[in-house]
Amino acid sequence: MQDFKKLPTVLTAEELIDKIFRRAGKVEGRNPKERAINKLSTISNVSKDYLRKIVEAHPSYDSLPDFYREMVDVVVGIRNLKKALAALKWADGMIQKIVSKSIRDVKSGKNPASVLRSTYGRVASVIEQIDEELRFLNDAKNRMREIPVLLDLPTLVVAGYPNVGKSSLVARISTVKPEVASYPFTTKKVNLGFAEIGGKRVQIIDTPGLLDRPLSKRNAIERRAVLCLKHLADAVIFVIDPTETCGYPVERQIALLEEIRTYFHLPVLEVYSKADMHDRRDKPAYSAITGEGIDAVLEEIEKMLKKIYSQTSTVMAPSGQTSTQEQHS
Ligand SMILES: Nc1nc2c(ncn2[C@@H]2O[C@H](COP(=O)(O)OP(=O)(O)OP(=O)(O)O)[C@@H](O)[C@H]2O)c(=O)[nH]1
Ligand SMILES: [Mg+2]
Repeated sequence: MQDFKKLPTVLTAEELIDKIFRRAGKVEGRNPKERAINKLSTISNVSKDYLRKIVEAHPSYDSLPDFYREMVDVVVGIRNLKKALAALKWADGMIQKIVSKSIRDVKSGKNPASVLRSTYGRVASVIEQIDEELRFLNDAKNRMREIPVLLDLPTLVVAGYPNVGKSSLVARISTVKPEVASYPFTTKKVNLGFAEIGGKRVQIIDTPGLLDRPLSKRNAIERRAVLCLKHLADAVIFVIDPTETCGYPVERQIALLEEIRTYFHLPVLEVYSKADMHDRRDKPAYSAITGEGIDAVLEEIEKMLKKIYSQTSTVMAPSGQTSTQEQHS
């Protein structure tokens, strides 16, 4: 799978021009003509290698699995990425043309120094024209680091209203230690953790909070959570904060739960958070602060996983390939 953390850093136009001409500046030759040709070849090679390395480091966005394609679209925008990569290809082509022509000119007897000077100017001008795209690609690389690389494991998605205690639960039951804070939308990105539940390795995804509102009104932070539910979840752990100290009434939280049930047709485990602050026990209740009820929640998760994997002999992996039950047992 594409690991977006491995995308290369991208130089600005000024830095790239500097890199190319510094390398060309070091090249020598036995006479002015040969030296000019060597320098021109270096300009061509360095710029070609650099621009192609950037372009080739990016996957073909249209053929990515749905989750990754839609996440890239939410995080940076695929159209903009494609436009930027096309601009780099354009610049590569232009530079190759300019330099080939210059090499022919030198070979046919034109003044090497003046050909070299005009080539430097034209190549620099082409690169300056893609400065915005180079900066965009560097920024995109930094932003795409947030996209997690999922494994082919049973996947639990922890969802609920903002500030209800999702991240606190995920921190308790998995390897990941997400940020916890007393305000909504603390979690802005998808956090991936792993756990062993009932002897099975599972991945647990902490998602940003969702409000009960139509998909078209959802912001980019919420859409990250929707994509996890849509593409990754084998089951959902839905966290309800009955104390309403999250700042949202229980009815709104339940309305969101119903919406998730309607849209995603997934097994859902409903749990109460903040058990240290209330006595409702008609659903599994846990406290991430005292640890009360955590084991009971884990047992419920185990039961739910057993049910899922006994009902189906094959399950759909997030990548769209089917994986057999044996792999999970
Ligand atoms: N008393 C008590 N407070 C809790 C518990 N779990 C979470 N909190 C508090 O509730 C607040 C929100 O917790 P988070 O885990 O960040 O909630 P979240 O659902 O991930 O929030 P967002 O990422 O903003 O959607 C924090 O102030 C936590 O300390 C709990 O079991 N008991
Ligand atoms: Mg959170």
